[in-house]
Amino acid sequence: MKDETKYELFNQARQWILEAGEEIRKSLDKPYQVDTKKDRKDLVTDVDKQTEQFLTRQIKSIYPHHKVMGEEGFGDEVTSLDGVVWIVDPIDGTMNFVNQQRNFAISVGIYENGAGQIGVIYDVMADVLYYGLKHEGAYKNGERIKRLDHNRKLEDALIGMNSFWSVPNRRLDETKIHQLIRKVRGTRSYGSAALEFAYVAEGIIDAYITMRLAPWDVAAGVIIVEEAGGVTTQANGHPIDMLQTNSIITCNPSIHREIIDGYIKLKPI
Ligand code: 2AM
Ligand code: CA
Ligand code: CA
Ligand code: CA
Repeated sequence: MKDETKYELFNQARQWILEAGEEIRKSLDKPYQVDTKKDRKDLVTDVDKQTEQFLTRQIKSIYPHHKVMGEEGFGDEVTSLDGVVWIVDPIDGTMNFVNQQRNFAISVGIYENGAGQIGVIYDVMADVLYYGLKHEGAYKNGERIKRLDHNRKLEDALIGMNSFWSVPNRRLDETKIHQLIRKVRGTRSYGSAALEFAYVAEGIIDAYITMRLAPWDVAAGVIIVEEAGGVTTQANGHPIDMLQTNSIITCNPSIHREIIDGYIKLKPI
């Protein structure tokens, strides 16, 4: 992607995301509808839908030939990453939005022919904008994020993971995970995949591990983490596929192999 195109798209994306964030903050004062999707813990609100509709409409009005892949289905049926694809999560951390009215983000990744070019994650209530532009680094509120220290030790690390790891589950050998929990300095659970990616980029956590995320949960994050000097793969170390759900480990490269080889053991399906 040409530099001018990248800057133009980024400036557009940033403006729309900030506007959408303003609308979301206003919506907190009014009643909104909460529905469930796959199960009782899988929430969606009118605000998720309205935000995705707003972003899709803006994108299509200026870039009718670009494709949009959005969680709530207002974009296109995207089956290939050819051309320019915007991958949109209107609210990442809907449960936090509903229960906490904070700790949620808008996440937008822009890909060209499968290559991540621009990632933007907006922590709406904190008014903090993280972004990464391919080959140009990662930024937080306009300030360059320092590249990750590649001498991090696992025993000094903070690891983002959710509570499913502490109960028996069908995908993972949990005894290995318990060893990891004992080994590291601490674990954290923020409830927004996008924000956990941003925190890995920022270096305030050293890894985030999760078993099942959709493209819109990770599209922006992988770009920002990479531009900060981090790495993102599936839990088995293989590259992720932006058209599928993936298991995810995003982290400081100095502990990537050690976590995968030493502590993540998938059960045979
Ligand atoms: P969401 O809020 O956009 O649905 C919560 O641990 C994190 O996992 C959030 O980033 C959430 O995104 C994501 N997630 C992915 N699939 C989910 C599901 N089926 N139910 C709840 N959260 C899910
Ligand atoms: Ca959701
Ligand atoms: Ca999400
Ligand atoms: Ca969402």
